[in-house]
Amino acid sequence: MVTPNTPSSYELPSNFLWGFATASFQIEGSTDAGGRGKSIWDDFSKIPGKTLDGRDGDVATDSYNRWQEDLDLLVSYGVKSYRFSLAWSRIIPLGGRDDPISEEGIKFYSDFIDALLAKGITPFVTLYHWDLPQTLHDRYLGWLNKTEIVQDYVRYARVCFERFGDRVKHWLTMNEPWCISILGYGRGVFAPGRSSDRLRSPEGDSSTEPWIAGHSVILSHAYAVRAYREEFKQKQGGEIGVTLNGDWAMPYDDSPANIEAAQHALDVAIGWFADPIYLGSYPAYMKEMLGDRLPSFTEEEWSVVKGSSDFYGMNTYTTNLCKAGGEDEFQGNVEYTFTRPDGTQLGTQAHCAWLQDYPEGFRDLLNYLYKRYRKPIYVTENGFAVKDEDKKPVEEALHDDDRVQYYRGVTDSLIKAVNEDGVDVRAYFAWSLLDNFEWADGYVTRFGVTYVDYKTQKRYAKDSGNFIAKDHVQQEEKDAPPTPVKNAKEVPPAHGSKRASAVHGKTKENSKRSWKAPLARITAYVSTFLGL
Ligand code: PNW
Repeated sequence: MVTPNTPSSYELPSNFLWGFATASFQIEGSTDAGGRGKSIWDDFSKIPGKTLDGRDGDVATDSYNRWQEDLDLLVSYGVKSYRFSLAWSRIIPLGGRDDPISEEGIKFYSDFIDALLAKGITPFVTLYHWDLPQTLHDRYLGWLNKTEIVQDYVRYARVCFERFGDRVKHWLTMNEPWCISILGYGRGVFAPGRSSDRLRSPEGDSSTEPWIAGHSVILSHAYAVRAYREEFKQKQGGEIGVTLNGDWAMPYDDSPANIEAAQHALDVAIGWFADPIYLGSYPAYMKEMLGDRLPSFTEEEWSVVKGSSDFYGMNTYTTNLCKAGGEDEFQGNVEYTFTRPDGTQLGTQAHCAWLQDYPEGFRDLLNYLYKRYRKPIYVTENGFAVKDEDKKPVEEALHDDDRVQYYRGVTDSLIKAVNEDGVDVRAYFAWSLLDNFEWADGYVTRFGVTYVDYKTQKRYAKDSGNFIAKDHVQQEEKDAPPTPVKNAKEVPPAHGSKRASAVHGKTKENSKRSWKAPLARITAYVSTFLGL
């Protein structure tokens, strides 16, 4: 590890992009407006028991109607980029390659893209963030039918490149193939909800379907990338890649079995998709674990899959301590825990059981991915849901100290990974711009840096939104007072600006001196002092 010898080495590249991320079904609502066809989440979220609070996506954050307000919010935070997704069934309501295009759907996104660009915000567009057109599921079971879905997806992608590619230069084909496959076709907790568990689903086979779905997702991604590169890239000059989820896997202790288990966890969570796409082969462990249940690619398919991503799109949230054992193939037959051998917890617990705050793992993951796949990394999602935030009155929820702490930790880790470890990281998108429809959790789990009051649809900046804006996004803006963002509703008076400045720890002097994260700053100064 290289120790920097000047504080200035802690800077990020001048074209580094800070931004926020969302996804269509989680924010848009208006599920039957503008000729939109149904997605698999429309009806699924209405089935009793599928979401924690029994609520669906019909309204969400009403962003289909309030997109201008959301845009103003982005402007207020000062971000230069925004990651959002397109709803396939707004663009092609029935989804298929011979089905009509909805000009109303195209116009909705086209206007939004124009408005972003007019404000100097670079769009990062996800083509697929889990809202498969319902018709494609009804016609041929969606991702389970490779021949059909690849053709339909590629046609959809082509329509998007044709209509938006003159203005969109950063494309993400798929959001989190592991979640699409495992949560939708294995555990059955996400739409379409298929599983071997007959209490959960009347249909499905968790031992085969997730691996088949994953195979179709990889191929659909790869053929869409080929179409982009062959037909659009030269003229439009953009880039395209995939976004994978994956949390850092840390051995529970230093026993060889647990060290191996941590690698197995990474092989299944990440390597299943990343190895074929970046390296052109499956991890040996995937083949060993699944045998002939792992669908194979033909020579011609491998040639399309290998090298089919211009960058590594990284979504990550936590770190798991890994112990050998267990029978959960979806975790690589590895047990996950947050409890260390000495009984202590790895980090602060989030509202969802699967998330604890451990920023060191974020840095380790960046290093692992860069070393293994050698691609520039865009952090396309990262965030935290404060425990019981939903139960708090709004004025209390805005002081989301655990989320501020989380973002402080990961952004310090990011800066160190770039400066001390030489990892090529080019963007960071916090999840999420807004509290929104958190899939099977409904609306009780809040990931936003902006609070949404679902009764009024009013938005309020949380301390975390201000933290990212002031400490990172607007790093060059000197002497900016730590007030809430302009567009968000006034913070209810209670402990408003007093707490905000306490969280930021800003004084006129240090906001001028440097935008750098405090820990990085201290380390850099100490290094300089010691002449390292
Ligand atoms: C991601 N897990 O999903 C998605 O891309 C977002 O749409 C979502 O809102 C966000 O993370 C927060 O959950 C995940 O169970 C869903 O480990 C579940 C898991 C991970 C990511």
